[in-house]
Amino acid sequence: MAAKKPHINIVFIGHVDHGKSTSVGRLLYDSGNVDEQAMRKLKEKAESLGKRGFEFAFIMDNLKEEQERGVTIDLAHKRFDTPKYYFTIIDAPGHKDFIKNMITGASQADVGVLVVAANDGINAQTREHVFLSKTLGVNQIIIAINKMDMPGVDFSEQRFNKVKEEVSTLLRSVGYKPDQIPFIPTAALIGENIVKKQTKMPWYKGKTLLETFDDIKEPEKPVDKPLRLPIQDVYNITGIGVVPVGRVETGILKIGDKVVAMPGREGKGVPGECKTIEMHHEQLQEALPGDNIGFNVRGFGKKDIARGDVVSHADKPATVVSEFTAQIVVLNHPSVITVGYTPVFHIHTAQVACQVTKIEKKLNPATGETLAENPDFIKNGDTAIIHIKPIQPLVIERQKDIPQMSRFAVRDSGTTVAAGMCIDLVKK
Ligand SMILES: Nc1nc2c(ncn2[C@@H]2O[C@H](COP(=O)(O)OP(=O)(O)OP(=O)(O)O)[C@@H](O)[C@H]2O)c(=O)[nH]1
Ligand SMILES: [Mg+2]
Repeated sequence: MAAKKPHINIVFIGHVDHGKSTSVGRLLYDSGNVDEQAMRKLKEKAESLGKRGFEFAFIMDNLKEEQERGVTIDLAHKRFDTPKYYFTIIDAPGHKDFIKNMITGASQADVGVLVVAANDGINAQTREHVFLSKTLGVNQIIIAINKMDMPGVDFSEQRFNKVKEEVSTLLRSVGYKPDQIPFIPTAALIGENIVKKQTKMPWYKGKTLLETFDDIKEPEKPVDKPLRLPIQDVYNITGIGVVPVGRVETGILKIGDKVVAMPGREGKGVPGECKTIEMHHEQLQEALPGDNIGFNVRGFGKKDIARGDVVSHADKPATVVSEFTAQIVVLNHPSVITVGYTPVFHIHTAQVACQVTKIEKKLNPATGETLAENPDFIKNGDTAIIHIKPIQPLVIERQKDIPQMSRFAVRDSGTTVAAGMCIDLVKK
């Protein structure tokens, strides 16, 4: 049997309509993963819905509402193989109403492909997605400057360079290193530089999107850390029973393991024993960090567990907190943040309202030096240490213990207000 290829999760992100789903669809079609007949059917469907040109997007956008509206709403996952890697491609929505799904997708990913339409350049969700990706631990990123065929762009190198320059500044501002990042001019709709080399941009000598996938560095797998598997969804499957799904963040889950889901419905943990594990319809004996799995646990009832609970080993249960201390960066708040503020925190797969109970100090983000003790408020651009009280039981871990489980985004009335990480906590 061939040696097992490393598994990498890759998320497509970027502003609404910039061509994420079309790029994924092209990638799958041009690499022979979608047959002709299926493609013809999708084309007919797109035409009958008055959505001509969306046929490649429909490969990923399966929901009726997605196809009728021509927007991605929920995450779609697809397996994709290269000789070197085994990928799960995650197509995220760009529309601002569905950012919470994008956050889930980014929190599952090792690598991001940022799609920016050449005719439109950087937009609100280009910025927000770049910021969230960095915050949520997407450490490698590839840039596709798409729609190079649009009138006004006309495959121009000059336009490509201008957008590249703007995107580089944005990447730098959140801590990515643009000089180490591939920028690819693409036209996904007609298939330029996705799998097939460009035919209309002779000035471009670089790689196709697919070729850059082989330059991805295999992410380190935190197998030595305790098992942390945040539940993303819980299904009830006839003949099998309750099947939670989620991505292993750290540690290893093996069949037969004694596990506990924290906090669980009652807040005290739900114990069980792992019976089956599967990924992309294949049975596994064990799941490693990065694996997106469905699994079955004797002891888990449908009502006992929910999205946001974290499966861990019974002897090293995930930490449920009554309070925690965080370092945050304020990104986009309409006024100021003060004690008492209670927005929604997105932490792994959990979405929990949390209250700011204390603003301990304001920091210089570059040096870490204290700028002010106990300030009355913090505002956009500030870095601060704050104390937070979740309104309901929540699993979070300290950055220095399990960084994968320490990061969060703060959302309020449709925007990402801040992001940060847990640096200390009080166990419940
Ligand atoms: N001309 C041109 N149109 C494109 C290209 N890529 C995508 N489009 C069109 O742009 C529209 C949006 O494409 P999608 O792939 O659905 O965009 P998306 O980024 O997935 O959108 P959301 O998921 O809703 O955020 C469709 O009409 C596509 O046909 C391209 O390279 N060139
Ligand atoms: Mg889409």
